[in-house]
Amino acid sequence: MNKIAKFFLSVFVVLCFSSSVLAEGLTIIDPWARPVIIEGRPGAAYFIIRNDTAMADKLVKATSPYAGRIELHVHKHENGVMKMMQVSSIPVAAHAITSVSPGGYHLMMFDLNKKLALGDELPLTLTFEQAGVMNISAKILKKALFQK
Ligand SMILES: [Cu+2]
Repeated sequence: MNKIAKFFLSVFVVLCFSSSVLAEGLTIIDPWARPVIIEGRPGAAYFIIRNDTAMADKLVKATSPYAGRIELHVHKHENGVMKMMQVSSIPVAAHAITSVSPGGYHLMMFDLNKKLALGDELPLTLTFEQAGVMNISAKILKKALFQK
């Protein structure tokens, strides 16, 4: 390979690498949350994370103007008992999806300052380690539209 071809190849490699560093191509699909009618009850929000990039990513933080605090949780079976645990992040592998859905990962919202009625929208700000901050809006539903 001559020097010029090598130069263009290295530029091409750098460009490809930097576009995956930017981690564009993370998509949040069908965000929804359960209704919360009784004051003081925590809420739960769900969605699917699709990662079309070549880099693993993870959700590290979630906030909402409607919630005092949002924790990342997972449900786990332990000795036949369903337990809920707080986790520091929700991972999504490269070119993969992670389902944040009932019985698994979920966002648990505490100190809600607003009732969440059917048809309402819940604004959420998600922070990913690679993709950065994403603003989404979760529909208040009894259950996911995409569930069978
Ligand atoms: Cu929980």
